[in-house]
Order: sequence, then C-alpha cells, then structure tokens
Amino acid sequence: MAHDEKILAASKRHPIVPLEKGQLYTYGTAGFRMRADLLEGVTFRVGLLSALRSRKQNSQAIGVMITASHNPAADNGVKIVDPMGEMLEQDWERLATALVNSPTDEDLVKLYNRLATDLKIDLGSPAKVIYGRDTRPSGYRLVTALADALEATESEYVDYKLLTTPQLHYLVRATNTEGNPLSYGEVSEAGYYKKLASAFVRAMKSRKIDGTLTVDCANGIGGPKLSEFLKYIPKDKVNFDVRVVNDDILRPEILNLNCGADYVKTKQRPPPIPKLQPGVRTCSFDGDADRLMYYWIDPQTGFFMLDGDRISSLAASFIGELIESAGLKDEMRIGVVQTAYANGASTTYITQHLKLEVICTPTGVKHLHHVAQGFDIGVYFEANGHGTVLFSPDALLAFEEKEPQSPAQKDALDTLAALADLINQTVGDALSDMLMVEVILAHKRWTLRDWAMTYADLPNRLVRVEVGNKDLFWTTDAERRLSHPEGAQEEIDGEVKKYKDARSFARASGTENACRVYSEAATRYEAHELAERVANIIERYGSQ
Ligand code: G16
Repeated sequence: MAHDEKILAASKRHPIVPLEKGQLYTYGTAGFRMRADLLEGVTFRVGLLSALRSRKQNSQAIGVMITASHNPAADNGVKIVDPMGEMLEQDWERLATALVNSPTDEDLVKLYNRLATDLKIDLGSPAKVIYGRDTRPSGYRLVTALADALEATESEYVDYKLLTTPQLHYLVRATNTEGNPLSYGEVSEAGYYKKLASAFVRAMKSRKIDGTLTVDCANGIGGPKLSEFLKYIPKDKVNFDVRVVNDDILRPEILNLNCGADYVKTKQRPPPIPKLQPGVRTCSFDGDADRLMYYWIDPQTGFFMLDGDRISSLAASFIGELIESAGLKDEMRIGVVQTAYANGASTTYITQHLKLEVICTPTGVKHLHHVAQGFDIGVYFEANGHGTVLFSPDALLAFEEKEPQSPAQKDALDTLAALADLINQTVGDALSDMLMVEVILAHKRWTLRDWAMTYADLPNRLVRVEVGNKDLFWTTDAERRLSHPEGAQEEIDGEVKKYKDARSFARASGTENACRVYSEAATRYEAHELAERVANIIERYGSQ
C-alpha cells in the first residue's frame, strides 16, 4: 500500500472526536491533555507529527510520553520530547495543533504531506520514535494508536512500556547521544538507575543521611520505579533508609487521589493516608514522578511544606557555595528561573540574600528550561515542585578540568561533577531532585526545620475555578496580568489594593479545564479572602 493510503486507512481506525461548539484541541502547558476517551485520534495524529519531527531532525529519536501527570485517573495526555530530551520546540506545537484539528482523515493526509513539503522533509529518510506511558489504564489503547501511526509512516519505534516521564526524557537523550563523547548514559531503564545511583554515592561521599525518608508516590508509576531504583544503591556506601508509601498501582482509580505533590501543594496539608507522624521527613511525587514536594509535621508548629521555591533556593544556595569553594565564582553565571506562582519571599531571598539573578517566565517547564539554558548554571523550579538545575557545557568542562588548589577545592569540584550527573538535565525529575535534596541536607547537616528557617513565606493561596469558557482569559507580563476579558484585570487590581503586601493573578490552566487564581498577602486570612474575591471575578467573567 502506498504511504498516503496506509496513513488514511490507519487514521480511520483511530478517528478524531469533534469537540463541542467549534472548540479546538490545543497543545497546552504539557501537550494535549483531557478526558482519555477523547485522546485516541489525537494520539494517532501526534504519532504522525513525531515521525515528521524525527525526519526533520536528521532521523534522531523523538520521544512520546502518554501521561496526564497530576490530573485525575480518568484523564490522559500525550506530549512530544525533542532529541536532547527537552520539550517539543514551540513552533512545532502549532503544527501539532493543526494536524490534530484536521477535520477529516483526508484533510489530515493532505496536511501531513503539505508539512513535509513546506518543511523540506524527506519522507523516505529513516524516522525513530520511542515512547512510554504512566499507569493509567487508558494508556494501553493510546499507545496502540501511536504505534499504528508509526507503522503507517514506516518509522522505527521502541515501546518502553511503563515509565516515569523523566525516564522517557532520559532515554531520548541517551538514545541520541549513544556512542558519542556527550553520551548521556546507557540506553535502558537500568542505565538511568545506574547513572543516578553512582552519582548519588559520589555526591554523598562520606556524609550521613539523617533518619528515614518517607516517599508518597501518588499511587503512580513513581512507586515501583523508586523501589526498583533503591536496589541500585550500595548499602555499604550510603545509608539511605526510604519508606515508600502510596505506591498502589493495581487500583488505577486511586492515582493522585488525596495524595501526591499536587494534593500537598494545593491543599497545603499532608495526605491523610498514611497518617504522618510528627518529625518524619516526608516528600511526595506526582502521578508521573516529575514533581516533588517536601514536608513534615513540626512537633511545635505543625505542618510545614517545602515546595518548588524552597527546593530552588536550597539548590541555588548550595551550588553557589560549591562554586565559590571551587574557585569558579568569577567564571560562572548562576541564575534562577521562576514563574508568577513563586512566593514573593523566595524571590526576595534569592535576589537579596543569595544575590542571584531571577527571571520570571510563563507557567510550563518548557518556558523555564529554555531561559535556564542562558546561564552557566540555571536553576529552575515552579512552585508546584517541577524543575531541575541545568549545567552548561562550559560548566561541566570547568568541573572536570580545573586544577584544584586544595583538598577543599577538590571536594567542591568533585561534588559539582557528581551533582551534574545526579540532576536530570532534560526535565524536572522527582526522583533525581529528591536525591539532590538529600545530598544537600546531608552536606549541610540540616533538618527540614533548618531548611525552613532560611526565610518566611508570605501567606498565599491557590484556587482552582471552573468557568464556562477558560479560553476567554488571555494573559500578559509572564501571566501576571489579564489582557482579556476586558475589565477583569481592573477589577482584580481594585481588590488587590485593599490588602497589605498583596498580589494576585489569574490564568487559564493549560492542563485542566479550569482557571487558577493565586494570591499572597500579609496574613493568611487576607490571602484567603483575596483569593476568594478574585475567584469570584473570574467566575463571573468566565460565564459571559
Ligand atoms: C504540567 C507542566 C508544568 C505546569 C503544570 C500545571 O505539569 O509540566 O510545568 O506547572 O502542568 O500547568 P497549568 O497550570 O497550565 O495547568 P504536570 O506535572 O501536570 O505535567
């Protein structure tokens, strides 16, 4: 069968479901994400795009991850990973949106061919796509649609089955760098564990980890993968005592339910099960293990959460100290990237105490990652716990080649080199970030209370608001202001003015059918009241 006919026949097996009232499918904050029953045709079409993308990228492997991360079990999603393990280039998100919204199978084939012509893609050249999925039951049907697209486009493909999102990102980069001097690691899941375990041991050296760490895995794929990883840590080298909880993946309906990083961040409380005992160092992953949240119950003051902003400032301060000890301070530009959700106190701490540059971008690690690449060491975290630290090629070279002038300098250089291997360079990774935090706490001999003492958060609140049409809300100024609907921002400004040290903004979520409202103010009561008031404004404008 000719190419076009094959695609046409396969597409008919995975029809696209038209959306209501002329709405379009959009490539959101992290790919297409929605109710799983709408996604089969979408995933097929994403398969076509990833084959084009691979051919455009000189036949390098492209990744496709099937996950809806923090969303409820009934949702699913599909996103594309570029050759170095980064999120899909943004110009191509537009192409993905166009392909997915082709009204008929025939239109789809025409557009596919037109894109190939316009982008000068040789459809006869090899293409390679690798993919994985989280534990959602709908994932299996979606990878079948994806594989059909890859068969129809005569692409080579590898199904890695169940993976965390960051593992898939790792595998894409490892595949495309295999056998060259920049090799990212062994091309296998085991390779990922080996790389992290060896870097963890090197970064710890003789430091001791204090007590047990409890890890809530959101009943997602992070549970079994974390348990697997722990087998790779040599017990005689590092005393890492981990208790894995909420790791039931046999009942998919409990995924992210009353547990996980998103629950902890938005509710500002620990998961009810298992009951958290005072003093126990605990952290939560989300459903695909790319977000991390630390917390504990202080016997004196109660629940305390250490979110993405805290992880970011901890990493920036520790790496900054190491850079200084290594004698590299004048050569390395360290910067921190945040979004509008970052607590104002964290930004003040980073700029005024750590004296580091902070840049604010729109939500979505794809935006933060890109900006962080502009630094020698770019620390980026969203407040929700999604982020990582990027090291430039020059920084990596300096860690390797600088002649240490003292044992302390050698120690700092070795730790920096180990951290660069430990910290996932492709995307935020809860497992890798957790190991980084454990290394820093062990080096500093800090408890979570010591970490929490670095600065005091401004009281804040995050609210999810369901509206009739979230697409009415357009933002500007890195999502800190609404440009549409007209009049909404003026009303928000009017409310903010009534409170001391207050700030509030609203935006449409790119992963859920809702808007989000964030507020900060001098007291907890005021932050909550302001959030309610702004939420009311959004509800009213969203139903027009
Ligand atoms: C995804 C993105 C994150 C983003 C989050 C929420 O996370 O990767 O960068 O912060 O969605 O986005 P929004 O507010 O637009 O819904 P995850 O963990 O769900 O993949």
